[in-house]
Amino acid sequence: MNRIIFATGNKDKMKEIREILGDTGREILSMAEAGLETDIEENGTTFEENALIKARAIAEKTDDIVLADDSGLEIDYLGKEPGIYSSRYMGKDTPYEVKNQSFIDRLEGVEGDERSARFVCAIAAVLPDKREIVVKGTMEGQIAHSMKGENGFGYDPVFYLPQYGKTSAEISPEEKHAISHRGKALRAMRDELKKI
Ligand code: ITT
Repeated sequence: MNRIIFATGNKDKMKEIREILGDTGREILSMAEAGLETDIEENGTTFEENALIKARAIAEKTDDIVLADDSGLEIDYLGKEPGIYSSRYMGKDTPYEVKNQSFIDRLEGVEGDERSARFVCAIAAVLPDKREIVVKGTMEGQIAHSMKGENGFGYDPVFYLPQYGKTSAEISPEEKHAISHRGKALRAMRDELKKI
């Protein structure tokens, strides 16, 4: 059975991917673990394009199944910013407390439904025969009025889920995976991979 190599350098994503895809029966390696690390320029204009760019770059170097995740946060009031620029927003090395606070500040005086936002995740696969598959998942929520929670990563402390009355950093990893953009996309991809 082919191994899965995940074309990501993001350790937090990799942790979630392992938790969600744990039961596929296939070995899952990050590109670093597979010794296939490269610098990939994400110059696409959509999550789907960027996921494919990452998966293709690694698939050139291996005949294993290659998956890639491109994800981010869309804030409606800010014209869907930061979107595909989510990891580069305010500079890649800026702490997430600073990035998250900037959203709270930029939405000052904005209330209720006008604070709507969503996480988006596109997962691309390049198969050993070089066939390509792309799936997408979203999680709807709002920008919180303050940062809360220690779970998750990145923008989770500022992403409020009205149905829980909590941010996605306050719910457990299992609860997050059951409703998250990445959980939905990975389960859709798992269904596709069962067919090969
Ligand atoms: P790779 O390209 O190596 O996979 P990256 O971190 O650069 O890593 P992206 O370009 O897809 O990945 O950027 C996604 C960013 O969106 C990520 O760094 C977080 O800031 C944010 N993000 C995505 N999913 C998230 C989640 O579940 N919780 C919190 N923030 C998330």
